Amino acid sequence: MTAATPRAYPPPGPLGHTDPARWRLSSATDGGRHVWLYRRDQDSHTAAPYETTDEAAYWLGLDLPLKGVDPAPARSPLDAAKKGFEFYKRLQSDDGHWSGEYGGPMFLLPGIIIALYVTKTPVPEEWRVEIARYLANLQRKGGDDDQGWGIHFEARSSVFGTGLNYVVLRLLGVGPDEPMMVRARNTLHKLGALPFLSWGKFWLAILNVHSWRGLNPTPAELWLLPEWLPVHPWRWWIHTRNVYIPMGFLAGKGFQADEDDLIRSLREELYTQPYSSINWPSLRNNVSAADVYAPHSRVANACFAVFDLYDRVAPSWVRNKALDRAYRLVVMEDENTAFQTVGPVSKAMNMLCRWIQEGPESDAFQQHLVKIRDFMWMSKDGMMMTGTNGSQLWDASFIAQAVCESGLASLPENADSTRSLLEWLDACQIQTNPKHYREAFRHRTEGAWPFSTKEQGYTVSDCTAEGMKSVLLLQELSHLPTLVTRERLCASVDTILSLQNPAGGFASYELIRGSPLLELLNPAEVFANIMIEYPYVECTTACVTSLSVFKRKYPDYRRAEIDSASRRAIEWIKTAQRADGSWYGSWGICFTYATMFSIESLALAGETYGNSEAVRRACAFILGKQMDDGGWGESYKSCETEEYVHNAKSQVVNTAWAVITLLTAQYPDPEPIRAGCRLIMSRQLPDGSWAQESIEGVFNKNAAISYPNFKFAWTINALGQAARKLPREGW
Ligand code: LAN
Repeated sequence: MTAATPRAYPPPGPLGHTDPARWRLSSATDGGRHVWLYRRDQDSHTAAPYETTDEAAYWLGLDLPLKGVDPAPARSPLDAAKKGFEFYKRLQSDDGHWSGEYGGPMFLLPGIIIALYVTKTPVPEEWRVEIARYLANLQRKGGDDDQGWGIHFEARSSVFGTGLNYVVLRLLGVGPDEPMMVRARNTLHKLGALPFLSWGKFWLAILNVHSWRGLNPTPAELWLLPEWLPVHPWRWWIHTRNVYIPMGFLAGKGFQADEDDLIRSLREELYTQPYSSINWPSLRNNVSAADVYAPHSRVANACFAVFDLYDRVAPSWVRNKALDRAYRLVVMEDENTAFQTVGPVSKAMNMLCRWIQEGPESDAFQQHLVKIRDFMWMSKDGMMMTGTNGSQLWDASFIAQAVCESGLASLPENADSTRSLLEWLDACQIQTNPKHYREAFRHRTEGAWPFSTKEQGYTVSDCTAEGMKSVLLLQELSHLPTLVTRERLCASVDTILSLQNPAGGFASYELIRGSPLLELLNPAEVFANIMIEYPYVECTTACVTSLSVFKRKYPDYRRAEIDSASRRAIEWIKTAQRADGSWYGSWGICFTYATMFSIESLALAGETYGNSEAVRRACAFILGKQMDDGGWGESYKSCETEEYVHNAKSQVVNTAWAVITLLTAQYPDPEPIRAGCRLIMSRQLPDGSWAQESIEGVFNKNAAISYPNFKFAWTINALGQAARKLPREGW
């Protein structure tokens, strides 16, 4: 499997490497599903010969030949934006969207690899090799206690990241004496090895290298409680409930893998004391200091004690009823999402539930196996598991808006690209409600756009909004047809309006269904704010700005409600401004991201630098963070600490957000804005692209996630807007 690779290619892993020229990205069928395929020797006589497309080559980290571009630096922001888009068009899939790597979290591979192992499903050879290479390339090279893996790829090593990825490598066939494994094990032992985080304990218990007695119960019985109860899990955030449903099922079954030599050996390798001497119950409410971010509250520990008592005496008919209920919810989730499920954590768990209940040959299990591919992304460093089945709609929307804002969309050379982008957005809209709707406690999906693909099928408030806005902007262009009809856009508006919370803000997937007090029960230890939905300034801004674009085109539809929803939303955004003038970002890093969105909302209400104290304070905050080179750079640490933390170096993406903020605020002095644009231009590579810099996104305060397409969409947007809005002279 080892073949020649380009010179600068990252090194092979402990199992070698595959041949990058044999990888193919299938992205243009099935609504933008991303599936990496590898052509093996035995296939070559049947498979049609193919060339590596620019799209695949780019994501594989191979050099792309310069194609008809002037390698000299662009002289104006508009030229830089044009050159950037000329390059970016080369990466567009044939169906009009852009594919992308959606990595960052380092706790996803363990779930899928453990699930494959315990179900005795062979891992394809090329995955085995490339996953091991990925983990080798991403292994940290810090001190003794930092040679493993953290919760995301920029974070320090943790017990969770190191222990679980060590297990992945062992299950893939890497030996314990490999130097990288010795280093990882030393780090693990240095960090204490025990106790693992609850989600780590869960997967280790499934693999039979940890006892279920070391975990707090996660009883499926909660689903049998009356729905009016304020703690009922239907009120939890969609991701949290969709993790705890299969977890409750698997824990309730007490499922563990069949013991074998590898499992017996792992029991020795992972811990510093003999397996049989571990006092499992003492570990329940402990978490290694290297991992903990959101410690259990006393209330949570008290609840766990009650669950534990119940667990000992649970009558089997109640338990069975609860397991049936949980299983039914798993089945409905699978069927609603064509086996993609809402995210990668539940994906692996649901797959295992289906195997246990229906067997390896069942259609459900087989369908799950097919859809694992959507989460396995091949990169220059090897193969990872992604945070969702892609960020297709999200990336498509931001580039659509960038080309519209900058005027690039009207240029004849971009006509084909914008047309196919619109066609893709048209096909991506969800037009019906879920198959299992009320019974599965789902929010409406009719008229919505998802975050990734239509097939995944979840409404997200801001994805619906950004999707609708993009369609409206593209359909305003004279060369593009109206593909998404008024009726379908009205359905989007209905969905957006249905998502506004009484206080005015918009949350992510659903209305806020529970009290923030539920956060006291957060069992997850590493993530904060996961128990319920919260209003977010990013989501709220996307909703109000898209409603305003809609209103411009269709002034009559639900006008009074749109106006009042927008007013209330903007009022709520004002209340979320911090004393220092900034807004905290929950999904992008961090204050730079959220302040850009919030300022857009205020601008819609007519508030700009000249007339608004709130906007002036926001501008002062942003200007106070500009770095000496004219750029802005924020670290993911801001999200954790909730205080602005500078990145070591300025970042083109943060700089683009700051530039857009100042332009939207109509900040009167063009100089700091120009300095930001010059920084972005100075980082443009001869082929028109920008190099990957630090990670851009975040979730649950503590986990970072990458949006590599942002370095195109936001730079092009900022440069294009600056070119349009600032005086032509002075560059
Ligand atoms: C995402 C990615 C997109 C993101 C935005 C659209 C940017 C945001 O504005 C709303 C929330 C949303 C949809 C979002 C929610 C949480 C996700 C799905 C993720 C950050 C990607 C991965 C993350 C998911 C929870 C990862 C699995 C981890 C668990 C803790 C279950």
